[in-house]
Amino acid sequence: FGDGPVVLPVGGPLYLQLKRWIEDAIRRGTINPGDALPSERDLAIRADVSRVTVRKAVQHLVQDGILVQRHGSGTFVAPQTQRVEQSLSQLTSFTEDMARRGMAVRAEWLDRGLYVPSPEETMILGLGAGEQVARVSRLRLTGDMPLAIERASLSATVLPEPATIGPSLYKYLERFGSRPVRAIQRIRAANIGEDDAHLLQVATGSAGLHIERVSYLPSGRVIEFTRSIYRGDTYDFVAELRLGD
Ligand code: 16G
Repeated sequence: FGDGPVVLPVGGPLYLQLKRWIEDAIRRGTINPGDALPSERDLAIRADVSRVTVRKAVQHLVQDGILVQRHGSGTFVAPQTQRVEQSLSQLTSFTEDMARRGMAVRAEWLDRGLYVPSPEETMILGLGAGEQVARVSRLRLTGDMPLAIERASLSATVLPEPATIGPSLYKYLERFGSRPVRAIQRIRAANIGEDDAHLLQVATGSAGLHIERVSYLPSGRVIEFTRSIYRGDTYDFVAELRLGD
């Protein structure tokens, strides 16, 4: 939190501005789960708002489960919200995966268009000479919380109008009988770069998981090549391991 003045984001009632400022500070890691919130008086002075406004913002954050109040000792950032677990042994789509846990998903489109493919895309997707590539890039969120950025490339033959895919890529592919049945996924640790960190609302350099997925049709043809960056503080990938032969 530091000690400097609190510069509130503009728009909406003051208590909501302060609420948003506190949520951002938690997301950016300026204040961490378990840390004590500065006193009501201190926040009121620094944000140049009344103590009633601070109390209202705090009350709402407590209701949302973002802050917890302990009698006699003050207000704290709630322990880390439940992490999302994704199984590594099943080929699921993001939408289905989140729906299974009852979490609402949303996407913000970063790009949907046809391009001249990069050599990497041509090689991985096995594109023919002159064939274009469809790129669909999304910020994937649950509620207001960004979880991942996914940048998918597919042959323009399967996705001639990328703007029409709707909320789920796999649902779209299913409609045309080209949903993948197998995928190879590579996961590696990455520090999230400035632009992606901004989109994911984390501090630049935060821990992330860089994931590449190449998925296949029953015929063995590659259908999708996706590069994603998942927030390291919200995602767990879990696999069941069996004794090998
Ligand atoms: C998953 C896949 C991604 C795929 C997407 C389809 C990972 C790391 N990535 O997020 O490759 O494109 O699902 O989801 O698991 P959709 O059907 O909701 O668009």
